[in-house]
Amino acid sequence: QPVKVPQLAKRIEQIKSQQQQPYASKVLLLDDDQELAEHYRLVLTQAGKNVKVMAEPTELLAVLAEFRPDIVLLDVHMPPYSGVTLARMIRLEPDWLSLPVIYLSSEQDRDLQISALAQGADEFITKPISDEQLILTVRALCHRARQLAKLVSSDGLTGLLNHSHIKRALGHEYARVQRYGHNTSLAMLDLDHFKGVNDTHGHGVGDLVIKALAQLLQQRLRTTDHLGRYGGEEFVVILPECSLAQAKHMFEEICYHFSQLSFMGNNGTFHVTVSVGLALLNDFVSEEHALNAADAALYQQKQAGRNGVTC
Ligand code: GH3
Ligand code: MG
Ligand code: MG
Ligand code: MG
Repeated sequence: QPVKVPQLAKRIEQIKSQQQQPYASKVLLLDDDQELAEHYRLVLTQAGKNVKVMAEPTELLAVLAEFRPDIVLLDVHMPPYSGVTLARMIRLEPDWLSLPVIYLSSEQDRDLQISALAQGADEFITKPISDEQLILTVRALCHRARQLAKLVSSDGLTGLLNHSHIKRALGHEYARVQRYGHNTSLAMLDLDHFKGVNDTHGHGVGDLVIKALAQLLQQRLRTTDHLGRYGGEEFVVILPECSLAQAKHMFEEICYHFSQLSFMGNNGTFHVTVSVGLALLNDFVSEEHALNAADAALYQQKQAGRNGVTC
């Protein structure tokens, strides 16, 4: 059946607006004053934020894990709870160490404010708060947190996720697979005979080869895929919504394109190849088992002559 034109036009508009707004910051708001919370929600929503309001402090950790906010706005007085205790609780979780936390409170006592900030929150804003102050503060803290997170999570040479952060992404995606059951592929890549490249052309040229593969991966894979430099010349890629057959096809193309790149060496140009091992996260009892399987498949591909993909 042909797609109706108005539907198509609507879909195109949707895609366009998604492209223009790459990512709406997620704001978690905790205030026992529902009217005030609703006002903040409206103001921040109009400023393009994705806002979630919660009134039940006991659910905070669960909501953090589920919603994964970019910033938390905490009321201080929420009998029988205190926002200060909640801020301390957030900071005890390694996952939320760098999450910006702002108190919104009518508390005027400077000493109380300071001791509240000492629990690890970033800012204390005293009510009444102007809409503009709220928007600007949230925007600035989200921006800084995002830059910081990017810096901390990325590998210096390639800009891909570093070892610990690709492993963290793997943990998250494995949990999603368990919950939703969508096909998610895992790839482990290793450059072929890379010792030889370094020995012949030097480490600097070797680094350029590593960067070139990272760039190719970034160009060819989806923005929803997770790309990491696992170790020296080894990469890990997680591909949500991707079957083994699709992943195999994709990486065969990547292997081919990479083998066609020319690098400038000591005595003219040279070529490098890469080997890939694949596993489907859905098939394993843990992400570690899947990682081992991808590694084993990679080893098989090395045995089978490199420059290609094994499932
Ligand atoms: P194989 O095809 O079996 O993978 O052979 P290989 O020589 O690539 O394998 P091996 O794991 O023995 O060697 C990896 C080499 O990668 C060793 C090391 O010198 C090089 N290497 C690791 N990290 C870096 C890096 O950051 N920069 C450069 N230039 N080389 C690196
Ligand atoms: Mg209150
Ligand atoms: Mg290696
Ligand atoms: Mg290698």
